[in-house]
Amino acid sequence: MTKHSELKNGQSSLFEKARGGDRRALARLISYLENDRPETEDLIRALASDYQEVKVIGITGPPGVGKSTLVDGILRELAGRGKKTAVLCVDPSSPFHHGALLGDRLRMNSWHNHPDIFVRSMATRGVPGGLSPKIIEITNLVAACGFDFILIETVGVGQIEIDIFQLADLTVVVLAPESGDEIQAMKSGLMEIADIFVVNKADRPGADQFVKNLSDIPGPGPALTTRATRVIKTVATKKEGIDLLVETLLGALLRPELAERKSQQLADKAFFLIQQNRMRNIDKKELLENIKSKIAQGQFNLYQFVLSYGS
Ligand SMILES: Nc1nc2c(ncn2[C@@H]2O[C@H](COP(=O)(O)OP(=O)(O)OP(=O)(O)O)[C@@H](O)[C@H]2O)c(=O)[nH]1
Ligand SMILES: [Mg+2]
Repeated sequence: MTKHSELKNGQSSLFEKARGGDRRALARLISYLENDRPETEDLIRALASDYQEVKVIGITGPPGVGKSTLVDGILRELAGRGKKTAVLCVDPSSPFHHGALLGDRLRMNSWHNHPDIFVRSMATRGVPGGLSPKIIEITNLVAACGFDFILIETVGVGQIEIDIFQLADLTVVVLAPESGDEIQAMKSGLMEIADIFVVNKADRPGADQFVKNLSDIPGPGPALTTRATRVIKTVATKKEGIDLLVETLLGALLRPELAERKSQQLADKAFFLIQQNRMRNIDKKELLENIKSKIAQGQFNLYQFVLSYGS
């Protein structure tokens, strides 16, 4: 049976396998989504979209602050509590990726055969740290496959039309003492989206002062944490502070205030998906060719041209 018919006949067999815990089947379905294969549309539409019990945690922050090392520690904690966790992260083989390439690979390999853990690098559109344009669908698919948590690691915010805070129940912004240039961080939009700050690399100088400065910044919307746990100090390489971070995350995820964000997040997702649908058949190369031929015909009006694509 070809891959095509396998998917067609059974969003079926492959999806059932993925749901039953077959990680290779899940990985393959994610690839189909990333490659925008038309057969995946039925699968996605058939998915129930509200897996309220699956919690999505965004882990974001500047390059190299230790996000992956931290994710590794969180995975260990959650696995120790018998929880099933999937990690979606930016492809470490991307030429734009600044971090410890080998380190990422090693960490991922160490979880490769763990029954409760699934780690998947996502292709991006070549945007540094960007999320996959299919991130909404991929997250939904993974949520349908029996995980308790989905961790999404991204670099910064603002790279594609959908941002991590619109996808995640909770957003953790990871910084390091040397990213103490708050003004720069504020400009990057990271400050507004943080439910919880992590000051990682707290073994480096300046960590305490940085924690203090961050504690004074108000969070988005209703407070989900106490003042004492809004900023958490960690040394991810030594697994220090991870237990408090996980406790805090689990506590914050239970807060009723989180439900209030859901409608806005769904509206943001709907906007993004509608936009993608409308642009579906519009190809930039084709636009250029069409414009060239119109110009060759002697008359070109940009606004008339655009009208021919519908409004
Ligand atoms: N001193 C110190 N080094 C750390 C700590 N946590 C991570 N590192 C190191 O920082 C480097 C980058 O760690 P990563 O976990 O790959 O950082 P990242 O934020 O995922 O990087 P990108 O994905 O490239 O943005 C690695 O060499 C880690 O070993 C820490 O708490 N203290
Ligand atoms: Mg990383």
